[in-house]
Amino acid sequence: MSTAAPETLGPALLGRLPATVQRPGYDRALLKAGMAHLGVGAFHRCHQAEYTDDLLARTFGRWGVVGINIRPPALADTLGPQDGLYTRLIRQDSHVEARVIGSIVRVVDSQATAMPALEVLSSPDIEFVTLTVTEKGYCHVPASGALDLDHPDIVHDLANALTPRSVPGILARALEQRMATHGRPLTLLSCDNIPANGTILENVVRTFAERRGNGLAGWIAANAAFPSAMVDRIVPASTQADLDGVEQLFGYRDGAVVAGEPFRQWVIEQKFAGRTPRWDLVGATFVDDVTPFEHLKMRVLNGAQTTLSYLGVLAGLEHTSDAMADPLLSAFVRRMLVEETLPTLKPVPGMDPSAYVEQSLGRLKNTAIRHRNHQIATDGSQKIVQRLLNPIRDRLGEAKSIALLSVSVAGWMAYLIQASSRFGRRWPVSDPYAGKIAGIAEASGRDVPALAAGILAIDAIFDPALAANDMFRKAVTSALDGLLSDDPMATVRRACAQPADERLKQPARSA
Ligand code: CS2
Repeated sequence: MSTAAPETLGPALLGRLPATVQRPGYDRALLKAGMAHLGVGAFHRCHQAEYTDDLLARTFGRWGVVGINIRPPALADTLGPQDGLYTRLIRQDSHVEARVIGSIVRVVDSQATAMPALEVLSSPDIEFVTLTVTEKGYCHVPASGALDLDHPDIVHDLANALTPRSVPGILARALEQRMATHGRPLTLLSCDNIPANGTILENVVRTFAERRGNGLAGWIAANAAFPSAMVDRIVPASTQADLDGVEQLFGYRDGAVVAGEPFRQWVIEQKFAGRTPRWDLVGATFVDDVTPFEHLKMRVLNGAQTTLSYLGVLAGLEHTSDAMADPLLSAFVRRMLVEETLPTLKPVPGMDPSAYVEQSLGRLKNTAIRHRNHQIATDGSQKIVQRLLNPIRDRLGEAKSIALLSVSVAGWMAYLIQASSRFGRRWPVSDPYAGKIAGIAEASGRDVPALAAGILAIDAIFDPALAANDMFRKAVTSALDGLLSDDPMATVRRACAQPADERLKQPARSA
């Protein structure tokens, strides 16, 4: 019996998909590209591209997406051969729902040089750009939000503005080309989890523009907009099992499958430079101020993920859902959020923060979402400011306990320290500050106060006032001591067992 190889997803297969797979609700052949997206990873495919697909099905318009990657992976290996089509799975425990998304009309690889990206971004047809380039893509100093002038790509781009490598350098150059040719406005919408993401993007691009000294900064101020946004959906990196699953369940091959949870949210600051895709018609919310939403999401959902990732790895657990299934870790993270994080949140229009905590914890239990703790632990130096340190600073400002949040910060330190050779390279890590922290571990050895002091002195992460706070230093140092011991979970157990009112007395004691 001969078994033909399954067909690969592409336009020719759209009309013949199994009935259980939803397909684009519009004629894709008529779709024109009106916006670009920088950083086509799993998150974009499962979030903004899905909203756009919804929008095109509701009100067909000019908003096809050109997907651009300036870093690996090469889109020519995944979405390219499929004409931008891919299967988006939504998974909740044993339930799976499949849909082919059609909003990405073209993909462009620009890893070797920025020229292909610049050609798209400077085109008069492109009126809107969205970005998911990860926290470190902005090349900013996490503690201050300013452009990192020591970053090698920034050093390069400031000297070679016409051949940029970094996201800020590429965007500044594209805007310069727009100014010099057609002069049409552009909205640039950051969809990464950094605080005030639009403001940070604007700052880093403006720093470049000002150095050009050719009127670019003024042109950008008048013709570009950088709204901030809060984006949310848990979408782990796709695995071979996701690809194989589509083949087994639906009978076709798809090299760009993406799998996420049912929940999704997108809150966008309404500050646009020209025509705007009406994502508000399909579930997104346009608001005047994103700040309360972004604080809620980054401190609660992301704060919980980060905490579970570090403590989860230290406990030998693989995924977020494994950490949530651990009674100690789930109790710890709930107490941390309820007792320490929640009181730092400002009222959020239309949302109840306590209910949001419970909903977030529920989402993290989803066993079908195989979100690896090591994936979330990646680039922690770029994440802990907004997820942990900002709430800590707010708590300290009100002389409130930070005992539980400090265990999470110490978890991040312990994770990087144990990846150093001095501590047996327990796992491979990826973080721009991994080398620096390994150096501190080499120099300090098992001297935990020296280790903690060395890391707290990294002022790109810890602003000096916070690093000097006695209560914070003591809490982090003591938690780090425990987490580096043979029984790291004893520290978590102790922190959890201490009654809240005793923790609340802590500031008074150390004052
Ligand atoms: C995660 C986020 O890897 C990470 O840092 O915390 O990607 C998270 O899953 C999303 O922000 C959820 O919206």
